[in-house]
Amino acid sequence: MNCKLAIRSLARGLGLAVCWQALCHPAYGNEGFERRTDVELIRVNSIGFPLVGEKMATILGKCSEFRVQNATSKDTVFRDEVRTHPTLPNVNTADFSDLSTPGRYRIVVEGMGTSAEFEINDSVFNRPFYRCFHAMYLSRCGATVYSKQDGHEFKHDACHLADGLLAHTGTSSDGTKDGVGGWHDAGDYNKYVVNGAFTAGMLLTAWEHFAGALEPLDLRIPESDNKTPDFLDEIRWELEWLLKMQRPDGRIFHKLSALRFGGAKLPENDEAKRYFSPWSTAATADFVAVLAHASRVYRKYDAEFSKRCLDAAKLSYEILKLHEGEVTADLTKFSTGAYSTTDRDDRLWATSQLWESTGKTEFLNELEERIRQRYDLLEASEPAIQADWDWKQVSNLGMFTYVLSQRHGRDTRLVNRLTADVLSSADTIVNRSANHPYGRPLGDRYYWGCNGTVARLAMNLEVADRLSARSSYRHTQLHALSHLLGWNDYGRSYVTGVGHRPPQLPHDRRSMADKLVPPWPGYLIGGPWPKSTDWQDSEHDYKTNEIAINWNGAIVYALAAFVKADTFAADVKPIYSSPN
Ligand code: 9MR
Ligand code: 9MR
Ligand code: ZN
Repeated sequence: MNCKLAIRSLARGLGLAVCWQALCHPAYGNEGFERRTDVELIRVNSIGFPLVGEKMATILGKCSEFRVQNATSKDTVFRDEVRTHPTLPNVNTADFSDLSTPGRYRIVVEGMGTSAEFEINDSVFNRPFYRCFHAMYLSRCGATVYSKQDGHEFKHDACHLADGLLAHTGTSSDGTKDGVGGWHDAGDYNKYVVNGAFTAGMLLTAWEHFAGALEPLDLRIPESDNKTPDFLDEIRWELEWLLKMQRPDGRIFHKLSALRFGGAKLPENDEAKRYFSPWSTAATADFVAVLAHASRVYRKYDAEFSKRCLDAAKLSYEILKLHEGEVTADLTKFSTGAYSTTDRDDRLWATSQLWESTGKTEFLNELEERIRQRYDLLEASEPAIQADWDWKQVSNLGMFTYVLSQRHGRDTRLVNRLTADVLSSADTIVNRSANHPYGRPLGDRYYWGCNGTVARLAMNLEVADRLSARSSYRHTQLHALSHLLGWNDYGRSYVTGVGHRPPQLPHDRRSMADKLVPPWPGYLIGGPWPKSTDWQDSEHDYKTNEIAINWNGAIVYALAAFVKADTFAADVKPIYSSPN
């Protein structure tokens, strides 16, 4: 048995032990917790905290006091009483926000033990940002990828060079068409426009919000030596593929995929035939949105590419106008991801980007009409700005662009109404986090991919902060990251290769098929559901332990908010060494 198999069977054994333990030791209080070996009792963000800001940990069990200890000297640098949760028995908060001296620390609770190590330092998120961003590069399809991190070489050969066949597009076309490139969607190697465009859209938004910090970074990708910032080169990898998903008439194929999910092979060994699917208006609108968005972001670096993006967006927009009603893709030939979604929000997003990039009144009128329509259609229970959103609900991306726009001509009443709604969505998020034992900005909602949403809410908070700055918005952005990096029901990091006891067995075909023990680094796993304690670090559990670009794009956004460019090169140097 090779080493990786040994580790895997050990992990499987532990999984069994965990179930056994959970059966033997059920609840620890009414709504308390189970004593399980896969969890830590002192739960804290295992990466750390910037100097200024809220810093909290959660301690399970009976205790009254905690200390923070310097991890090397073991000196106690901070001490306080815990705050016992008003309703959850044995759940205590340790608040050490006042500790703002840079250093590496642990939390100590007498009779209970110590927490994972963490750091207090303004640049703590540089390395996690690098790894999560680099994971986007490692998701490239159609190219060799290579990254040496912590002494391990994560690599595969150029894959899926035959993409793809036209036999299942629902037209009489046959033969093949170039569909090489883009990012693999997730633990599977297929490529879906809805999710790919959504991910690129979040990353372009990250660029617009944090370009000052992102522009100078050397992110060690093959294009690092050209004049375009690396962050944009990586997004362009996906955009170039999206451009290939456009039919000459502007319709956008919904996906390019095998007919069924394949086994755990490296991508270059995956020889299943891959097909373009029929088109859909949702995919077409998402395409318009992201290519129109790209046209303004790349203008400064590559005017020719910028024009290509805008022309492509306009062509597809014309087709959308010809099809006001929803056209869905017939995917019955495929059993891979469907990403089926209604297109109303996608059209709103598309129009917002066309307007912001061109300033044309016709787009502004249409956009405002769509926003008003959204208000008309809303039920009282669903706010105009969503405080829980993913690839299926993309209107926020359009709303945020509209409300932050510097362009003239907007309807002031509509802007004011939306501003109020952005702030109230952010306040909802702040309150959910404040009332949650692990600061979770999504409160108690758990579903497939919810970790991605936890990260994505950083965008709602960022936009709110730009409209009306409040320190609680920034604190809650940090809580989102803290939650994903260890301040959660497991006391473990949900990002491979990052932080304390991260996932070792993600549902990721590369990690399953290569010969390395550690999984491919920098990937946020989907997260527990239906309950907060329903995560399993098992490669078979694609419902909670898969990886996906829309979750990674979200955490890249959340981390980008805290990138410190001045120390970046020095911070990441010890963890990477690439040949380029
Ligand atoms: O590997 C697939 C994963 O990427 C998807 O998210 C998931 C749900 O659609 O499906 C996985 O594939 C499984 C398939 O649906 C059923 N047979 C087992 C496959 C996992 O090995
Ligand atoms: O992220 C998707 C999630 O919202 C859906 O509930 C789930 C089931 O349809 O599918 C998820 O997306 C998967 C996609 O269909 C196939 N590739 C893997 C994606 C992540 O699991
Ligand atoms: Zn591939």
